[in-house]
Amino acid sequence: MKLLDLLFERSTRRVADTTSRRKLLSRMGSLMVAGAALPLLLPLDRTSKALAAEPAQAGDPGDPNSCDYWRYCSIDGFLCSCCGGSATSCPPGTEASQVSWIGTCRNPADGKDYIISYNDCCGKQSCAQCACTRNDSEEPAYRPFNNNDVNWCLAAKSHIYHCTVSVIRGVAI
Ligand code: ABN
Repeated sequence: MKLLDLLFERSTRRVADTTSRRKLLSRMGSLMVAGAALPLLLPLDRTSKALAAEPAQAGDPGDPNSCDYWRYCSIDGFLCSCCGGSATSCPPGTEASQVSWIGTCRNPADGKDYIISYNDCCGKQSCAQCACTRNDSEEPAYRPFNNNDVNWCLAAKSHIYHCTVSVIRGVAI
């Protein structure tokens, strides 16, 4: 037992001799600074914020707050970009419907046709801002599969419709 005590004492003294409190504090400080900087380096998805703040770009011309914006060629609803969200993200407190209307819109910047899904954002009372009804290739309500005057929130957790986002799903060929 005495031998064990002696060994412990020696190793403890060796550690105490070779480390200083100042060094320990400086190491802990470095770790805290590195820990605070870590979230800045992680690959977080900030696209919604970027889209909300971005002006028109060369490859994506037009104003997302206007019904004339090219992606809205087949929209029927309130623009989420006018309701606290963006052209592609639902406003806080609402949830995108999984079922949606699909349209094909031509981007004037590159002349290509893009498949766009018009998902409704659900869970808050109607936003009632920037009402757009463009309805390219829509057909009357008696052809329900070709009509977009539909509350897609009926397929979501909350059936309350707030606004509509327009998400590019791919290039139409
Ligand atoms: N898809 C937009 C919408 C919601 C409710 C009623 C009609 C259209």
